[in-house]
This record gives sequence, C-alpha cells and structure tokens, in this order.
Amino acid sequence: MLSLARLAVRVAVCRTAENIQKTTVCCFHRASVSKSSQSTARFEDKPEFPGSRSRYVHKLEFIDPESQEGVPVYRVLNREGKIIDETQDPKLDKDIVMKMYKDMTLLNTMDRVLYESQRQGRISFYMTNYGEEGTHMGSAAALDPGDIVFGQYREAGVLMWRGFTLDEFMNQCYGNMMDKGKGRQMPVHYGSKDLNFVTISSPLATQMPQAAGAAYACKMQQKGHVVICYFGEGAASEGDAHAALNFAAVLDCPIIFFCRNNGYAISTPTKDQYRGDGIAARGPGYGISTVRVDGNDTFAVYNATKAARDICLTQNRPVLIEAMTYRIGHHSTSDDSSAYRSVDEVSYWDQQDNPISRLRHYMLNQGWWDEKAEQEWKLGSRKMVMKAFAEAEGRKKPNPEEMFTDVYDTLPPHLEKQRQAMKEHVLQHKEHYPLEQFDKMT
Ligand SMILES: Cc1ncc(C[n+]2csc(CCOP(=O)(O)OP(=O)(O)O)c2C)c(N)n1
Ligand SMILES: [Mg+2]
Repeated sequence: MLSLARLAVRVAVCRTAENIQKTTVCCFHRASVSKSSQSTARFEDKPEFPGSRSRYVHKLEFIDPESQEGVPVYRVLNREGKIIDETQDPKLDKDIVMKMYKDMTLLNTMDRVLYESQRQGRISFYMTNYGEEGTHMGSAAALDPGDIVFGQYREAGVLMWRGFTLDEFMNQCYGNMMDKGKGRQMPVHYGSKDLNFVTISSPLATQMPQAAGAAYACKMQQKGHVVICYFGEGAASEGDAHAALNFAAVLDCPIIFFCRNNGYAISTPTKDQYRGDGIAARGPGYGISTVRVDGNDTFAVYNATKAARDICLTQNRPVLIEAMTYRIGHHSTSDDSSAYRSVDEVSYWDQQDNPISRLRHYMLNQGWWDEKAEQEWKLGSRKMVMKAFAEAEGRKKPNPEEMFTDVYDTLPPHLEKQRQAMKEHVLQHKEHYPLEQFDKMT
C-alpha cells in the first residue's frame, strides 16, 4: 500500500513540476527500462548468481571425480640425479647444493642418534624426518630468512637450514637449562625467535589459522616477507585447515601452504584419510594457485617454493604446494609402523626413491662429490652430532621454579602459593629428588 501511495505522489510530481524536474524523472524512467531489458538479455546467456562463475547447461550431469585427471607431479631431477628438462634447472651454486646435501645428511645422522637415545630411555620422545629431507631443504633454501615459518613438527631440516645449531636441537630434546623453552615442552617442539621459526604446537593444524593471520600482518607491514606454513596430509583433515585456507584466500594473504604428503597420519594411510586426489586437488576449490611437486626432488621443491614466494609477494595471494613424499621412519617413538605397513613398502622408498641419494647422484654427476668426501663427511658429521649430544646430556635441567615463570608478568597469588609450596616440599624431602641434576632454586 505504502509503495503504491509513493508511486502516486511521484506521478503527480512528474505531471505538475517544472520542465527540468519532468526531464529528470523521465530520464530516470527511460534509463531503468533500458537497463532492465539489457540485463534480461544477459540473464539468458549466463548465470548471474553471486558466488560462482559458470554457464548454464541443459543436460543433467554430475561431476565425477574419477573422470578428472589427477594433478600432475612437477619434477626436475630424475631418480638418477639428471635434470630432465634443462629449462627447469635452478642452476644453483655448488655451495648451495653442498649445503643442501650436508644439512640433509646431518639431519639424518642427528635423527639416528636422538631416536636411539629415546630407545635407551635417555629422552622421553622423538620424531625422525627420514625420507622428507628434500621437502625441508628444497623449500627452506628458496625462502628469505625473514620469512616466518609455522611448522607442524616434522620440519627440523628447515630450522637446521636457517642455522639452528646441533647444540640447540640437543638442548631442546634434553630439556636442559640451555633449552630456549626451559624444558617445558616435549622433545622436537623447537622454536626460535631469532630464526623466525614459530614454536611447534602439536595439536594438529593449530599453526594453520595462526599462519594465515601472520601472513595478513605481513601484508599490512609491507616489509617484503611472506609466511610458510607446513602441515601433513593428515592435519589437512582438521577443521582448522579449512579455516586457514579460506581465510588466506579471501583476505589475499601472502602465505605458502606447504603440505608434506608422506602417505600416512600415524597408522592411517591416505586411502583412509580422503577420497579425492590428495591435497592439491582442494586448492582451486579455495581459489588458491596450486602445484604438486615430487617432494623427493629437492630442486623441484626449490623451484616451486621460489615461484610460490614470488606470487605471494608480488600479488599478495596464497599458494598451495603439495609435496609428495614418504615417511620412512615410524611416526614417532610411540609408534611401531610394522603393524600397518610392509617392510618392502618402506625399503622401496628408502632404497629406490630417496631424496638424499637423488641429490648425491646429481652431485656425483657434476663432479662435486665422491666416495672419499662422503666417508669423511659421514665420520665428521657423526662426531659433531655425538659431541653436541654428550654436552646436552651432561647439562643440568632447568631450575624447577621456571615452571611458574614466563606466562604472567606478575605471578598471581594462587601460583605464588603453589611455587612456595613446591619449593618447601622439595627442600624438605630432598632425599627423594635428584636436585643435583637441576639448576639451583633461588
Ligand atoms: C588435534 C589432534 N588430533 C590428533 C592428534 C594425534 N596425532 C599426532 S600426529 C597425528 C598424525 C598427523 O599426520 P600428518 O598430518 O599426515 O603428519 P605426519 O605425522 O605424517 O608428518 C595425529 C593423529 C593431534 N596431535 N592433534
Ligand atoms: Mg602424513
């Protein structure tokens, strides 16, 4: 009723007003008629629904995922360490390739020592990186040291590449008084403010929305930095993974989502994790540029990460990389993978498709490495690892009072009470506590 009354008033005004008013109203009317006829014509050609880009079809057809070709795997080096297509050769300096190889093998040696250390009851827990070294060094080398890393937990090589020392790794795993986290975290939960590596938080996918937020901050700061967020294909099933990918896409965040698809989430193989074509197939669904690479090819990972970084920086957009690899070790020291996969399967990846041997072949082909250098490095690097290991083991544990520090600026009264009670109790029953192994209480 109200709109009819308004229309009547308008018509009346149109009839009685001066010419200029008449002209204005009539023009408005003409314009609206022609606009609506134009859009009617467009409606017939193309759907105008907000939120999609497509066309009309007149035959009922479901999209059959089986009929879609899988996302291809980008590769630079073949298994014999030869460049397949010269145009893709990253032409890295000998020093860089040597550092890649030395860090990959050093990580391998450190893993063996710390894994054994846990088996002998010297540390509480450990996770190896066997088989995934190429994803670590290939991606880390393509980044700027100022780029912020959010890891899951199986990316120790990225931290090693950035300069985290063997002492620092060992101190953290031993939770001794030199550990940056003051012994409060489980082993492998590394972090380094100096190296822009955010401390590991193992509830799966927590790092992903945090990383998207940090990337948004990078965009606002405009200091030429991006974020890289590592996650496993298992973690990609968490709701937080969806939130992170969608936020980053919608808010145009400069972030590289780097999925390490190593075939398993503890004992769950990928076939029981998802039905689609891995994680890469999800990228376009989020409107994110995506590439799938051979994660055992360090150069392919390097090229993909470098190109992704450029996209992030120059276009302020996220990129998704899915690096296909294989977890050669058990999930962690709390797992025995022989219960759910065959020895043959594991040895195929260990012997036939291993990132370390592939890079070694490349170096041998280049004449940059030989058996003598290999043996010397093996011995020398093991010595370095054993030295750091022995020193970390010999260091005292942190002062037990550190349990109460670094959360509150001023300790609240109830925690102060607990701190006092702990101290009195421990000092009163000294004989039951190995206090000589701890830094002295104040
Ligand atoms: C929210 C949450 N659920 C379950 C776990 C237990 N958990 C630890 S690691 C892991 C598997 C993760 O697999 P993936 O993301 O593929 O990483 P990978 O270990 O293969 O590197 C699970 C289920 C956890 N840490 N957090
Ligand atoms: Mg996995």
